[in-house]
Amino acid sequence: MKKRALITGINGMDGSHLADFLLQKNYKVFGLERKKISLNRNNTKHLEGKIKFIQGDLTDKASLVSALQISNPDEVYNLAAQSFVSPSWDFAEYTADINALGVLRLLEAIREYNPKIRFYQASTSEMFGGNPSKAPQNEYTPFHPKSPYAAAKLYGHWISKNFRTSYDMYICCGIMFNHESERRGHNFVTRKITDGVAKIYLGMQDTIRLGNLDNKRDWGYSPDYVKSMWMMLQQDEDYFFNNKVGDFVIATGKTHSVKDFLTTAFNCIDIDDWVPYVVQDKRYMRPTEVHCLHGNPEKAKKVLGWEPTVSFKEMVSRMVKNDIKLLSEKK
Ligand code: NAP
Ligand code: G4F
Repeated sequence: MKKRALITGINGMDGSHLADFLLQKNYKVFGLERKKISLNRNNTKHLEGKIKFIQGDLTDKASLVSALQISNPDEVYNLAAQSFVSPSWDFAEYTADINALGVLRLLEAIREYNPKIRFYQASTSEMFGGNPSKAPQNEYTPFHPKSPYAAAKLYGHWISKNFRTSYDMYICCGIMFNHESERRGHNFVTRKITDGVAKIYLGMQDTIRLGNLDNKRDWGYSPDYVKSMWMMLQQDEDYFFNNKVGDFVIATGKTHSVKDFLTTAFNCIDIDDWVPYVVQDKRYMRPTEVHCLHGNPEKAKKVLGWEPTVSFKEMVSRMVKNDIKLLSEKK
């Protein structure tokens, strides 16, 4: 019998890559999307007819119960979130409603519907807050959230752990470091740069306006990362409960600055000096900054056998090429 998976946040970057991956594994896939006047299925157009879309919202428990009834899943992957850190200061309550209470609503719905469902929670390296004396970060590094986004995610993380221990539920949290792909939203710095580089290459734009260029992130490739989500939920049940292997740092172990990203992206269009093309703009600075994230994925390697396969340079190159192709087609 085919395994059944429900993915929240299906139209996002990770949701769409995870659906691709699970279809290859012969799953029946259900994707939760928000009801909107105009749906944004840019990342999932190719999945229409292959997966079943269900309308629902993490702020509405009844819709989550209904999604579970329709999909009757073996596995739930909770990827839905207000995932952009910057607006979380202006929309702190909204962010908490989705990223913190939304997780609780979904967990309650699962516990009531079928507590045997295996659950994945999308936790984040932002929860660490990037203290340089605590790097590289692993599963034992203390949390120090520096944004309303990270604080809300930390609640989602802890309530997931709490349900695991309180109700013996199979729940895993992936403490994921930044990961990107050709499907990344345009607000995030990587896509903003690759889209800008492509526009400069095609003569459609002169400069890219950015915030803090010295910040460093441990950047990996989203299709590699969604594979680890699935691996977390495939552990032997006795092993899982006896060894308390619920939380995994997923990272490359290598860190790069925004400047490194710029250099690599501009090199793709044979420009060595990006300085004339970049303008620093205060609007993109944050009230508090996570200056450096650097992960240690040893546990995931040892327990799951997970390894990243796509290098930083290769990922940047794929993103730039894809943006040149998309924009050329539009032109
Ligand atoms: P993304 O592209 O922003 O996707 C998030 C999805 O969540 C969007 O499709 C959005 O739907 C949906 N969503 C937002 N609010 C919702 C609500 N109230 N109810 C139902 N759906 C809602 O994010 P991503 O990069 O794929 O990340 C996936 C998850 O991993 C997120 O939880 C993120 O916080 C976490 N994470 C990401 C990274 C990373 O580097 N990418 C690292 C660590 C953790 P709309 O399309 O309707 O807006
Ligand atoms: O691309 P970003 O917006 O990603 P950020 O804030 O690290 O968050 C992403 O990764 C988290 C995991 O660590 C996820 F939980 C979260 O959902 C999201 O996927 O910014 C990366 C860095 C930051 O230090 C930011 O200050 O780039 C810096 N930056 C500099 N100029 C900019 C810009 N970020 C954005 N978005 N836009 C700029 O113009």
